[in-house]
Amino acid sequence: PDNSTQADAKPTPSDLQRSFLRHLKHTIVKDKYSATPADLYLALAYAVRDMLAERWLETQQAYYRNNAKRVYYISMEFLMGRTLGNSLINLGIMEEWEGALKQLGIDATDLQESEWDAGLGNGGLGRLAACFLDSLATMSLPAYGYGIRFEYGMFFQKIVDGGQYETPDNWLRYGNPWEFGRQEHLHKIRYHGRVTEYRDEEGMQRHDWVDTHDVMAMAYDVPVPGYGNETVNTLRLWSAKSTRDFELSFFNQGNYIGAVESKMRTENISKVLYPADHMAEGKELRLRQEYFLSSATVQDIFYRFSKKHGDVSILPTKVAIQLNDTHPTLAIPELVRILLDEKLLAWDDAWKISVETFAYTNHTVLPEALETWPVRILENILPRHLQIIYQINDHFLREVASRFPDDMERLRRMSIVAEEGEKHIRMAHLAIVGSHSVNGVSALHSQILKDDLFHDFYEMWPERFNNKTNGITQRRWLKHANRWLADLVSSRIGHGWITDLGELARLRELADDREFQQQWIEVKQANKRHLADLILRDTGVRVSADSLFDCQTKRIHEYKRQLLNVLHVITRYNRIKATPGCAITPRTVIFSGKAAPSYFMAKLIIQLITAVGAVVNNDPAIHGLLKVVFMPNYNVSLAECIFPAADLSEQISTAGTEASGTGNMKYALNGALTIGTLDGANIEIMEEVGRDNIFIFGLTSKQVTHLKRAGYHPRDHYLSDPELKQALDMIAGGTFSPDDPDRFRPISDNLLANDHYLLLADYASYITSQEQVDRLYQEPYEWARRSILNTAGMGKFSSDRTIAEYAREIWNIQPEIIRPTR
Ligand code: DL6
Repeated sequence: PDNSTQADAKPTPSDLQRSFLRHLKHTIVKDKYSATPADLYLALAYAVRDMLAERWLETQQAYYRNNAKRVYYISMEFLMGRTLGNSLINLGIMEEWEGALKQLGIDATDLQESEWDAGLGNGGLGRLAACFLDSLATMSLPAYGYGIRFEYGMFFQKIVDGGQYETPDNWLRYGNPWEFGRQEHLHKIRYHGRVTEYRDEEGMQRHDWVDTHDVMAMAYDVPVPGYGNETVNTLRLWSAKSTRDFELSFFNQGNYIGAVESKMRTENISKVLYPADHMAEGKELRLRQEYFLSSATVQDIFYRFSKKHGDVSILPTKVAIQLNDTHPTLAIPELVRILLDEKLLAWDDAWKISVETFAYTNHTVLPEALETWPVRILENILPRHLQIIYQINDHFLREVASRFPDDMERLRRMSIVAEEGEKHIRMAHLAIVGSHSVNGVSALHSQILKDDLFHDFYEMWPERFNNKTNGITQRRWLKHANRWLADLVSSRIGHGWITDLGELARLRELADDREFQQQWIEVKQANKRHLADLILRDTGVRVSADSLFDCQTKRIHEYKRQLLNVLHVITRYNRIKATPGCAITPRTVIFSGKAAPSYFMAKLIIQLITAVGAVVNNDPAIHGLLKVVFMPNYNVSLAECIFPAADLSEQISTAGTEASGTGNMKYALNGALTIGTLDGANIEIMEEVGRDNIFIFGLTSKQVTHLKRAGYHPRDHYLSDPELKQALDMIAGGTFSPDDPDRFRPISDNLLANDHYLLLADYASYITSQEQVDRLYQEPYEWARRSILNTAGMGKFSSDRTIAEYAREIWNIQPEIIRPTR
């Protein structure tokens, strides 16, 4: 990158101190005697924000002036984490600020830890959106993120009596210095009402949507700075406000309390993030949220477009809209509605514009996660959109019928309207029909979409289907999260990797260098000691940084198979007990992740993990050779502490179920070796780091399909493998729940009777693979060599690469380089 402009403009320590102290005094109104750490953080945040202002204004002006084609990334989730550290890094002034604050006797790291995570997301999908924003800005691409400003983000997880306990994430309680409320950017969002028909001057039938209940969407803008450039893009988050008209009608009836109640009800729309990933909720409030985001965003895009253009037919040359999963799919009928009912276009013209504008990314193949909405609910809440969806379906099914005559079964399968039982709208079908591009998020996943989930659509429009393997931003996940490793890497290969991750390949030459290996080991040890301190603080368990840190951190879900990991832990425990004094590699098995509050089995899995930990960690016969911990409240900031400290990354989903994974990339980037199945992006990680530098086990996705088709009998594995039998019997028999021996029986019963995710089929090969891990860990330099080769192989997995592919192959947008004005 061209950092020279930034270097030229770098402020002096006294400039920084002045700005910081001015904000402490005039914005926060505190002095050194009364300021709390939170006040100091805010003063610093305001000072850093000032440095973004000019760049932000200039970026937006340049986009307008140059009439750039923009991309709009619409997502129900943006899992941003903390902003301060990231802004300091991207502005290239981390060290300057640390120095300036040190002179004032303030530790900058402590201040950063005062910041509350912005947790507006569940997991992978939301964090991917956040990484994409960083890459878009760093690559100078004219882009906007659009989402909802949930008042309560992802719940806070506590572990009480070994189980998950949820408390609300009131993240805005102390204010948010990174957002700017824009009272003037309001859009009316309509619900309910009825549709009237009329004929226009040309005799065309037209529709009016009237007598609606309205809510206002108000914009809050968040700056998104690029690294090493002058770009500051915008993340615009919508907040629901009641309309004045609506309240007045109540007031006129003398119903004061009714007016206030109605205000509260309408503002509920942006109150809380739904905490279930991989599970379509089907709740009316969720549908209202999805439409709220879709409508406000499409109106906003249209408003921006209309400031420059009168001819709507050129919309796709100026606007690309990416749908992050089906959650914002109502944006498609919303755009069509505006074009038909407000711009009075003919159907064919409106439809063509819409399809050329939208693109859809699928993030999961799990059937329970695929959204469908009952027609009955849509009819009540969005009657005009339902009509439009029916019209889209009508045109679409005619097209299918002409391509595949006399194939009623195909029409039934492909229809946007599912007719079995209560009628439902299939949102994925709507998204595919209404987009010019459909992509999966890893090579395997995109192949599964073509071969299986969306096969009919692939046969119809093969050119629409493509793959965009996910990526992660190295600015947050290496430079920021693992400073020591970042510095070590830069000391050997320079800083180029920060914006060109392919540069890491140069580490391959150093993989055999003993001195470098030694330094690599020391960095890992230091990170492990730091994590060990956190583990002690948060769980009360003392772990040794000399043990192998074996980490599985992600949402708790049966398909991700935390239970398989637990089966290994129990097997290991039994082996140590059976062979006192054995020379087994000491391990600390670290779990972290949230369960959806209504997901019984996931919550029971958390209980089992903590229960196994309680037995293993306190058994003197184990001599500390095995520790099991569950770190509460997994979020971006905790992840930033765990990835750098991991030796082993557990990526063990049943092949064919994990769309991509991005944690797998973050671990490998930080030098962890992966133990994993041939699933999602693991396959591509293996291709990049080399088969010898990763522990692969288990069935392939094809084998999984065949096994299921042929008939799978988990009990056979139980009966033929004594160690597996012993582990399952312990779970079933109350070894880990002596106070309630049947507590974990649902787990073992489920595995023996059904085992939908084939844990027992993969158990033996997983255990063998773990034995290989143990052996390799006994050779620290060989382990370090492979660890270096993992980091070196991560070039492909930068979100910069992913975004470059989206920009070139789907959006057709160009960088807009912002020149410094200072
Ligand atoms: O694409 C981001 C991320 C993938 O890396 C994960 O493999 C996938 O599980 C996740 N999907 C979701 C599903 N949510 N919905 N719908 O979070 O997406």
